[in-house]
Amino acid sequence: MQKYNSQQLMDIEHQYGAHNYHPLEVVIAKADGIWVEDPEGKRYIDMLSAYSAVNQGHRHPAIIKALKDQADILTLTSRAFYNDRWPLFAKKLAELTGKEMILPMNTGAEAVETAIKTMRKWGYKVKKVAANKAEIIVFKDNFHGRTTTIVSFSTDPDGHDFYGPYTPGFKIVPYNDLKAVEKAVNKNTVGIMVEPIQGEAGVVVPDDGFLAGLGKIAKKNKILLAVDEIQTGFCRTGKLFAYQYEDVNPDIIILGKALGGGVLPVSAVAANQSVLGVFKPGTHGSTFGGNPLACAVAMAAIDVLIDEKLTERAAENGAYFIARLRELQKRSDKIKLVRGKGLLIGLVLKKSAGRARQFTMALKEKGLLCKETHDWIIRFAPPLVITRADIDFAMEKIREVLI
Ligand code: IF1
Repeated sequence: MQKYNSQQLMDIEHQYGAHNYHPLEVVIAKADGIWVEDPEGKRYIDMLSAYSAVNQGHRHPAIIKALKDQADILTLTSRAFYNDRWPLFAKKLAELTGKEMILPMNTGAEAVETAIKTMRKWGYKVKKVAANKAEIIVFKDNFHGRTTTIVSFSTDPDGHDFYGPYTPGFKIVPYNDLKAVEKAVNKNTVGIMVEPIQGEAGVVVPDDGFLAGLGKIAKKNKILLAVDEIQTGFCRTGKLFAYQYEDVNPDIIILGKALGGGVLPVSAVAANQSVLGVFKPGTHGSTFGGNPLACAVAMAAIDVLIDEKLTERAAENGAYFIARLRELQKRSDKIKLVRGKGLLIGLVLKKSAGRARQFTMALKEKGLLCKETHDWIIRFAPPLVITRADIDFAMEKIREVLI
């Protein structure tokens, strides 16, 4: 096969690929753990982890072994037949989440759609809401995916505009505002869907008690609480799931990204029988959801989280990273604040510092791949297998760029 250099590959992509992204100018051709490499052999630390889909590190040996072993046996059956992996994956994920049932899908957006359908159907069948009147409360600056229904309640013009007509049935209230939620509740409210930390909004951490407060409102008003843990789940924030920082037991947990171990799209909704039981044969599904290859990979991905104590490591190394960044903040006139939990970290720049993109480009030159969100926030979310020594190494580069 002909070898292409980075510039050639970017040129070909610009010619033939739709321009729905504006990537940092780096081509990744290889990866291992926290490291990625371009076609010229230059190495970088991955500080994005494919938006938290690579929590276990790139090509974790146990996950790749599960992928290869399963590929040699059975890959796809559809759900028209049983297969010998999905039952075991369902049991494992149910035990991990503490929920009775799992519904498997592929991408995060599909799991969010599944949660929306679950809440609506539960509303009609259990809560007895009048036909087509169900309402779901969601939050300003949310990010839950890109389907037409999900973008209907996006408040980001880029994600939302020109895709109408929009799906009705969503009430948008300010994040971190329990009073606004209480006011938005009415007899037709079937669900509240929330990110425990808003990722795309710029790693926005709500006040302590916000999720617990949502749980109380939900319980009092017979509403389902759905937490979108697609980005915050699977140890990223220093807990297995970010909602566990609070005294709350959500009715629905929406999972994706790292469930696929950085290998395949695997998503799921976890809930009890009283909720997920609303689905009867034929009422929802997916050709690929629950496929044996994905299930084998996801089981290995879960084992790695536990075996390698990624919850504890994200908590400890995240606290260390945040502390180091805050130290830097004291000595830099460019940093406004550093926020986040575990290894989901947002560094907010002062308006006077310039645009975040110029810093992510400078960091790239120094061997760190970070992604800006909005014009003024740099996100740091490395694979959770990162060590303190790696963070020290990264901090030197970050200091050179931000001091
Ligand atoms: C893109 C953001 C991150 C998510 C939450 C559902 C989904 C996502 C909380 C949908 C996906 C992604 C998708 C990616 C960019 C990215 C992202 F910046 F847009 F917000 F991670 F921060 N719920 N997040 O974060 O999952 O269907 O993509 O599997 O769309 O460009 P998906």
